[in-house]
Amino acid sequence: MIDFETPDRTGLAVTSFPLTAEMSQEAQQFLVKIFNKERGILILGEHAGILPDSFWEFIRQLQWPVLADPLSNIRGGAPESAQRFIVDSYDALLKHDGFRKAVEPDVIVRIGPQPVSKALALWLNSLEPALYVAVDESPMMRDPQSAVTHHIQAASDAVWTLESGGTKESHYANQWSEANRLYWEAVREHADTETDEGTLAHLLFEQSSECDLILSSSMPIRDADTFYRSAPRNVRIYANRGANGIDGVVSTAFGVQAANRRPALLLIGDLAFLHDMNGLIAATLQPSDITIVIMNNNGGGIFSYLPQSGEERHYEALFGTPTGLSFKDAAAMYGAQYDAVQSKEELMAALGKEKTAAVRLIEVFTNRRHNTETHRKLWGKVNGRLDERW
Ligand SMILES: Cc1ncc(C[n+]2csc(CCOP(=O)(O)OP(=O)(O)O)c2C)c(N)n1
Repeated sequence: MIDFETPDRTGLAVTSFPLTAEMSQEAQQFLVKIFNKERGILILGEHAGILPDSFWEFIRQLQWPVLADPLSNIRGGAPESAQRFIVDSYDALLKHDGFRKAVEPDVIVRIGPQPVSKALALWLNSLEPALYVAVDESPMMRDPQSAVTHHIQAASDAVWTLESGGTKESHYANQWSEANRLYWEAVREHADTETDEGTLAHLLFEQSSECDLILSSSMPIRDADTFYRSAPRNVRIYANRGANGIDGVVSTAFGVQAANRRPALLLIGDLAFLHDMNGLIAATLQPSDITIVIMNNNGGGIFSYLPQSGEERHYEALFGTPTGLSFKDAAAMYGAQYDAVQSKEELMAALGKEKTAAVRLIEVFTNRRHNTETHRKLWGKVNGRLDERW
């Protein structure tokens, strides 16, 4: 619908120069020594750019498990030869006591900021590691757990050119990849039989390709952590982390589209959508080709996972905050194509329809309590699988 090939002269063209300061010799030698260790994990936090080919060569040599945050943007592009090192299920795996103990590492290297996973954060904190190195181009020490022992301020690309260790015994990495395999088996089974926000998001992620995916705060980013499987699909993922605000997310999606000039897909909850609904006006101001999937669970679904959800008397007024709104009329107001769906089949049918407007809005009606119960069923299933080995 939109010609993204022709340069848009009205857009802001920014030429950026990457951080060029070389990593010091001392830091390089320090890292090379660490990369020789066998029981190491590499954690990749948010990284908006496209990783160079040298990254994959580095991973193949390193032979460590690579715990990839959905915002690391490597879940969408691992070549076959490096796929077995990518762990995209650690949030679930690290909820299992036996597995957590079995895979305690000798060394941790994190590139970029701390990933979204709470289970990972708790584990890193409990390990009290002797060697936890954060390589981050930010001059700030982004370390909410105060668990980092070394901070190297450098651009991540400075790491991929380092020597990453000779042949290693791959038993440690194999444990992670075996658990990762069991996890995705459980998810596949679960997604075949259940219908909730998580499984619907999984379906959406599985069929996404050649687009930018913008994730709202709250459950969308967490559902991506749980259900976005590493596979080649040329999807770049964005989210506003910062203070985890649910504000400005619709506008962010249009901003990403203006910068990248290719189709965009936004996954967002009903409250976050309501918060920035007027961001839709951007569609009249710039070329747009955007699909917005709203998970409408009538309020803040994330709070159902917290202990206060058992506090029946005040919970809905203080946390659930239902609005009772549906966004059909909002779609009409902004000239958006609209579909309301409740099932996997309906979601697939809506996504498969021809796109006839700059903005397509798919409103998925779900139930908060059912979402939480179904999520917990998956953890039970995954734990059952892991119990057999760990
Ligand atoms: C600007 C802002 N206000 C309030 C919050 C607190 N908050 C965090 S999650 C959330 C609920 C979000 O609901 P929704 O967008 O529908 O997503 P869901 O939780 O259902 O996935 C709220 C209000 C916030 N993070 N940012």
